[in-house]
Amino acid sequence: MQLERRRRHAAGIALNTLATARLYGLLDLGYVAKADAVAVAHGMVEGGIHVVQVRAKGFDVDSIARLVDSVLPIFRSAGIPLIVNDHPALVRATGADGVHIGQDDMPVEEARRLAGADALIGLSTHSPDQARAAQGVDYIGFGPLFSTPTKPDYPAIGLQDIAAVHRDVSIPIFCIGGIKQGNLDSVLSAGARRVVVVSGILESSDIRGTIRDLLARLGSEKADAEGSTSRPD
Ligand code: TZP
Ligand code: MG
Repeated sequence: MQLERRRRHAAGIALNTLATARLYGLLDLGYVAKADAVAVAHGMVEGGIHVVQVRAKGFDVDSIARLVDSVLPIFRSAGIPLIVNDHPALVRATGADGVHIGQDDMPVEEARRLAGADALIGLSTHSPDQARAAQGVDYIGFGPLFSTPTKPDYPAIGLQDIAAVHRDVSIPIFCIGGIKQGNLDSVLSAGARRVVVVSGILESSDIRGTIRDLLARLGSEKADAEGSTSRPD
């Protein structure tokens, strides 16, 4: 199955799999000036982010393609899958690893056709019903858990459905929306295993340190398999 396969590129770099990924970050031009994108990408790699998405709301497709071109080699050389928000055709055009779409963007089949059979496809979900209905995608986002200026028009859905959605949905679930160092433990206690953190990383004065702290508290597949986690009590 695609998720379990260790994806490998022509350059021979094995990519992190979604199955083991715990921390998904965004290079979001709502928070990062275009001129700083490469430096931020290096910081995310040095921090150890597992998956990254390029999100550039309001930018034209050509400038998003140039942005992806400029950061893809940085993530690729570290084995970090790069997902493009909203534009499945950019997967083929840039060589990115996948696309993330929302409920209202386009049918999943169309995203798959445009992005290619091998592309990773992620879908935003905002309720347990949407999460359970997700078909043909490689992972879902679930949220926003908390209200967030990154997605201002969406109401917070809270923590109460996280555990049930994890019981019912077998593909990776990345909880999202307002997650920060200060509330991560409440999200994990509610049953989350994987998170997306956007402003909590990009607004930090120490991107590397923030990512490392989040990772330490998220634990790892290996620690879980050994029956221990690195989360503090
Ligand atoms: N989808 C649901 S919430 C969200 C998106 C893109 C924004 C998450 O950003 P932040 O800054 O981590 O709240
Ligand atoms: Mg979208």
